[in-house]
Amino acid sequence: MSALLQTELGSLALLARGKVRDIYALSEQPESDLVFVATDRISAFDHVLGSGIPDKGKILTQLSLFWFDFLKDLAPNHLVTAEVREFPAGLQPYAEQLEGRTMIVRRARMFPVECVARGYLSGSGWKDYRTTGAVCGIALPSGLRESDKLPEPIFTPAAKVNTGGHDENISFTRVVETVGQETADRLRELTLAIYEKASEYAASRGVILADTKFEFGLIDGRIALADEVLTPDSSRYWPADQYRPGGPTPSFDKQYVRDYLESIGWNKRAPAPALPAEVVARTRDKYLQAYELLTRHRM
Ligand code: Q0Q
Repeated sequence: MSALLQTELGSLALLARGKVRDIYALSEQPESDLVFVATDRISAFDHVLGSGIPDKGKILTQLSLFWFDFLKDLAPNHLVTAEVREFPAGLQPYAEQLEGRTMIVRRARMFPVECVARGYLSGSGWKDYRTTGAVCGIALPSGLRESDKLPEPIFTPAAKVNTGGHDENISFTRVVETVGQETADRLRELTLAIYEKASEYAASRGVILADTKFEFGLIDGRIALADEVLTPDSSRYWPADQYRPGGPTPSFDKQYVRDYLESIGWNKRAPAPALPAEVVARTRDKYLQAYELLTRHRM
């Protein structure tokens, strides 16, 4: 089983390459749709690892598609199609490379804000709380432990620092200064409403959605969900039956990878190591398990 680590779409112009996803412009027209491809690359501790996870991009794309449909009454989104046979003729020579892991999406005017909803205290939220008692300027009750459930979900936006590093948590005031009051209010409202609906559903499937990050953009003057949504790459998913607050909670999908990297004493500096076949296989199974648990479909 091989992993797709690098996409190659001939003459299409690469618009953006993230740690895991590549975006191409369908044509030189300034408003043309985009080709949004999820590779099998996996990142951990902010580094793209030396091994891919076969089918990871397909599994996470299918999960995004599930959530776009689940949320369609709450928020419009940028999806045009994920059916390769509906892709323009110019993409058909790449059908095998693209199958199952690619969305044609509307080009949006992206807001430069990472819209994060947190229902639990983890990651940078825990770090900020530990040093200031607040996250993004939102004061929280004292005495909370890592992984504790918050009294209510909070909107904790972040600004992109650069493509490589961590995003920087920012206050709601900063968001208002960036996109204006009305849009900032709407981004917060949408982010929390989507998180509430998704986390309630995930809980019914025995999965805690601890936090998640959305990206929104303007399409035809309307705020639309863009990027990927509610995947294990953009969210923290925890198995509810293993939830024990008071310390870091094992991630549903990346724990084997993290444990392995810790076990070899990797210094968390490039180049990131490759993964043993056993860790790759078990990680692939975890992605499949998350997909099947949440969607009730088999891949
Ligand atoms: C767009 N990104 C994110 C990204 C690197 C994703 C540009 N519909 C859109 C989208 C989307 N999605 C974007 N731009 C215009 N219209 C999203 C940050 C970056 C790889 C994948 N960058």
